[in-house]
Amino acid sequence: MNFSKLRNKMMAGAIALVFASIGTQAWAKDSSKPIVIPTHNWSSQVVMAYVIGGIFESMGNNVEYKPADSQAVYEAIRLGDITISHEVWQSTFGKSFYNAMAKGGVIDAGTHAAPTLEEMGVPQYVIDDNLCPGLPNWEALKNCKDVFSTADSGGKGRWLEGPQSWHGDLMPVRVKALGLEDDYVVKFAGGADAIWAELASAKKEGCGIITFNWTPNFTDAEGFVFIKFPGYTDGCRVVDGGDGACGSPNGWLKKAANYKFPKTHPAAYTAFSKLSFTTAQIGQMAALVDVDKMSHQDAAKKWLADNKDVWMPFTQ
Ligand code: TMO
Repeated sequence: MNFSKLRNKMMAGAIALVFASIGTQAWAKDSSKPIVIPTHNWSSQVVMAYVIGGIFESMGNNVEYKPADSQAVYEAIRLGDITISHEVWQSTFGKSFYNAMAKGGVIDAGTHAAPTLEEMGVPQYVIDDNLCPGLPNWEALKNCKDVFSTADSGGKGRWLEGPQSWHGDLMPVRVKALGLEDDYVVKFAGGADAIWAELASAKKEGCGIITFNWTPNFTDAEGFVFIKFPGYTDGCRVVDGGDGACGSPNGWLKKAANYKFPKTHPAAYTAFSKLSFTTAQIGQMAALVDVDKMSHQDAAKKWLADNKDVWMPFTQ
């Protein structure tokens, strides 16, 4: 073979390679490896895990569900042990999410339509019946510790916080920073169900109660009033260098993914990045379990069957 023939052959090979790679780019199929979706310990998150898993399966993908700690999950995503997180709540998980992102390996896959708030509050009747005049302004708490005291609160008012895995010591630190520590004590609920049980029994007896809660949630429908604390600013929390005398942010709800997900599962990733749920939709997912007492899997099946017009466009 003379030199110019060889060169022509090499050129043809190079051109073929270019076309081949354009071909794989345009027609890349999702890997058959399972997309690993985490489940945590509040209802909308678990239902949404199965909703998103159902959407991926409808596209021909394989999925796997893995129970995970809701803080450690971002490191697990970074390392590729878990593929996505579909409810990254700003107040509770923003810091862990951005810490993992800064180390490399986690990407921001967009934001849900629903705004969020994760805050201490009271059921609507506490306001309507004026059990603590001046609420929802936090300063009203100074005059009604007795209204919120319980058998286990040592004569102080009780703040029923969620499980410690969500927030760490944010609320005990806040009680102190606001100068409320002589009048209030923070107790951690064993799980979300303990919060709902305490809210139900307080309502039955018409008693005052302060609990951690969030929106979107099933409680949006009945009415839950979040206490108005001094406004959140970046850096106001003790873990961020502030004095801790601030409330939670009016926050976002994001989606996160391992950085390889767009390459290994381009179609599923595109659907996941388009996916966005509203306050009402997320509240419905929680209500199917916490009000209607369905299993998480059955709730997801029902939600998918009832809302094809919502989720199908994400896959197209
Ligand atoms: C993370 N959560 C919604 C329970 O605040």
